[in-house]
Amino acid sequence: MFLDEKTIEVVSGKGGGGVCSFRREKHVPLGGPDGGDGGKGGTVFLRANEQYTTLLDMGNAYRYQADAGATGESANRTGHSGKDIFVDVPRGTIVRDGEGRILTDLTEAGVSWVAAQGGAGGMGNSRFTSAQNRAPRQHTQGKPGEKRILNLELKLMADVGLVGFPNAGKSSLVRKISSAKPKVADYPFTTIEPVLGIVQSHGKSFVVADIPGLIEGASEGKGLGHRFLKHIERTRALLFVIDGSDENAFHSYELLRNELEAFHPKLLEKKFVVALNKCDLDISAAKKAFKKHKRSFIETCALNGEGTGELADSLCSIIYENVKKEWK
Ligand SMILES: Nc1nc2c(ncn2[C@@H]2O[C@H](COP(=O)(O)OP(=O)(O)OP(=O)(O)O)[C@@H](O)[C@H]2O)c(=O)[nH]1
Ligand SMILES: [Mg+2]
Repeated sequence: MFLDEKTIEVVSGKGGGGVCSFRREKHVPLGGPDGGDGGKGGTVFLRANEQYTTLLDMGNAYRYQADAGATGESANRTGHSGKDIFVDVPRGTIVRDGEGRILTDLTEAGVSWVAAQGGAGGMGNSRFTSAQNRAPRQHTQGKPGEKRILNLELKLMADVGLVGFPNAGKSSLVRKISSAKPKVADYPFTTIEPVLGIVQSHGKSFVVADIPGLIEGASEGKGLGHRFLKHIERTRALLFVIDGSDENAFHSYELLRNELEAFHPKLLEKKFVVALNKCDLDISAAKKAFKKHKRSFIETCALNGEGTGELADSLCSIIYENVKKEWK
């Protein structure tokens, strides 16, 4: 199953109480106040972990609770702090509160975010000593911890998103160029959930996402693909997979671009490659139309592998030359 949403509860630790205590020593009849502060409660952090690829990697836990801080002690000893906990989430996790407001977006590996702040420890009575009051009995309680329900959502962190109409051969191409083995069949909507695959080219690697076929009106919610359009918002580049044996191939390509634009105009600003697939069949009409519109393309055949090496190289170079340098 492709899990991309999950709800968790985070609870930070309460601060330990400050104490009231007076120094007792032989030969010192009136020892001063020496009540220590309470320890700080543990904080719950969410941390982006590059090793995680889906929210499933987090396991089944729902509640993440940090320990309370310990009560202060005499001799001005501060209580122990509650241990902080780090909840690892996949890179790219978006965190929302119960009302759907975005709280943070954990895009960078290793970055942590305070999900529930541990309560501050209370003050011991020695803190209240003043010229007027040399023997204060006053001390304060620790502050309570926080409790929050968080909705996590992971947008695929694929480098390349495949877009195409059903049956264009997207999954077949993914099988050829990557390690993934999505199902292929000669009926539309074979792919119903996105599948990620790792492509290796000249010692570099990148991730492609095979997404369900789009249809006209997808941006308004028609078909299956619309549910997954949001996943390609974050990809670094797009691969348009066009069935070259379709004589209206260029029109299909324009329809796809219109759907993307209607969903989010920024999608069209991404770098892209066009694969005219099924080049084992007659694709001359499609080639002519693409040439006429000065649109470059790569001819591929997902069945015999023709052109798929060139396709992988071309995707790799746009990812690495144009995009990955932004991350440095
Ligand atoms: N002749 C030929 N057939 C192909 C080629 N690539 C894919 N096919 C066939 O086209 C059909 C659809 O292939 P898929 O890879 O499932 O297509 P898809 O775009 O993933 O389809 P959806 O998941 O339904 O959107 C299958 O019968 C494939 O065998 C190709 O290069 N040449
Ligand atoms: Mg498919």
